[in-house]
Amino acid sequence: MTRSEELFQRAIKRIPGGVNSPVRAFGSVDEAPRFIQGAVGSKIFDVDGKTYTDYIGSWGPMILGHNDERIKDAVIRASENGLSFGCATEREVEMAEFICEHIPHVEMIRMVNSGTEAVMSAIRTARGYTGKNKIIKFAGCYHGHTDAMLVSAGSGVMTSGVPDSAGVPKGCTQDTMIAVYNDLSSVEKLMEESRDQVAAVIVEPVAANMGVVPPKDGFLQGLRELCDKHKALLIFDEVITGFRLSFGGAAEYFGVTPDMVTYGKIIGAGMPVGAYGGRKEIMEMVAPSGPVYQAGTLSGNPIAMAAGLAQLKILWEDPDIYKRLFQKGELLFEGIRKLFTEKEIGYQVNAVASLGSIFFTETPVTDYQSAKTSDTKAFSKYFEYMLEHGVHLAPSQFEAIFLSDAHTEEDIRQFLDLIDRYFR
Ligand code: KE4
Repeated sequence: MTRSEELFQRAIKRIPGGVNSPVRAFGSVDEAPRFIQGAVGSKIFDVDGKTYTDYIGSWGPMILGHNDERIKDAVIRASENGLSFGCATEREVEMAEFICEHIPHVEMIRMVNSGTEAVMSAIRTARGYTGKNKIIKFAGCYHGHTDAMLVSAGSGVMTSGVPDSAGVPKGCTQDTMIAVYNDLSSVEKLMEESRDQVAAVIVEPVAANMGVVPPKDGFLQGLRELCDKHKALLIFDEVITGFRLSFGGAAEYFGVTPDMVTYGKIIGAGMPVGAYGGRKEIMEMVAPSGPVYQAGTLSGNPIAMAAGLAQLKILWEDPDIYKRLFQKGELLFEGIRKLFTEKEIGYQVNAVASLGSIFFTETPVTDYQSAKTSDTKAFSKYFEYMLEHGVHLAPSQFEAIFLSDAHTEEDIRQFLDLIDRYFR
């Protein structure tokens, strides 16, 4: 028995499913989860001494690669003064100023501790600001596990094959309406049916929780126009895309301005940080400046702020990082497409910059329904092969490949070589 298997057996006794987040349980692939000892750059090391090239990157935060010395130094230095005070600190001001000064559509921002909290708070603020209750989300998009969002959700919910969650009373989801990703008419229909009672449309500007599904040309701009027409707020859930597609995230990358944005992952550099922000007039609704209540003991935690701010400053000061990430994405995803064409394999490769997925289906994947045509058993076999050969992917067809600045050309050649051999 490997150490990972032994640890998993112990974990299962004390932690539901043996993990602190369902998708880590490898539930949809025929493998025991690898327990990770450490990581550096593009490599992770498991407790049995095996090394893998990592394409999870902690689900997005590790855009610079694992264990970056600059981030580690910032955390160690900040921790010398204590871990948490429950009082205001200078670093929170610096973090808020840095984001607001570099992201035009974020005039004010509030720190929280996860993407889920950011989404939950943004929705409450949108409802408080508009005085309306209805929320439109898209089937297959995942916005964290707040009750109102656990309807036709992606990520671990979709992986489990159960589209919703037990324990969520109807009352929590009766105001959540489900539209079809990339289908503006499905949004317009819901807006008209609800007679403009829609507080907000929340969207992953690049869906990455049903696998990666890019917005069709005009989709995001169309949402912008529909929200303006029906006096609803447009919320970009940029927990994955924020500071990844560009420093200004998907909003900058596609040139569409949301009313509010949610962040997570990269802004914490691996520490628990989420945030929500937007126009001043909206954000001033949030307590204690306004009537929308939201709070958190560890929100704006000084150590987490030190890590996040260090990472954002590196990303801002070296814009070539985004060029390199884009090139790596091109090299990997175009490389896979080329191999599939040569081998007459009809599987789909969806990608935007450093984010992508292989879908085990011959159907073009543009939304939840088409994503669900994927052969998850075939994905599982491919996942196991890659793991055996030293490549650690997200253990689900409905997650993404995350590239980092630490991935090398050699790493990408390794990936392509394995694809070439596996799909012989
Ligand atoms: P967290 O609460 O997990 O920090 O963020 C929730 C969330 C919100 N919005 C988007 C677009 C997200 O992708 C996420 C979380 N992403 C998943 C990965 N697909 C987290 C991994 C996990 O659940 O363990």
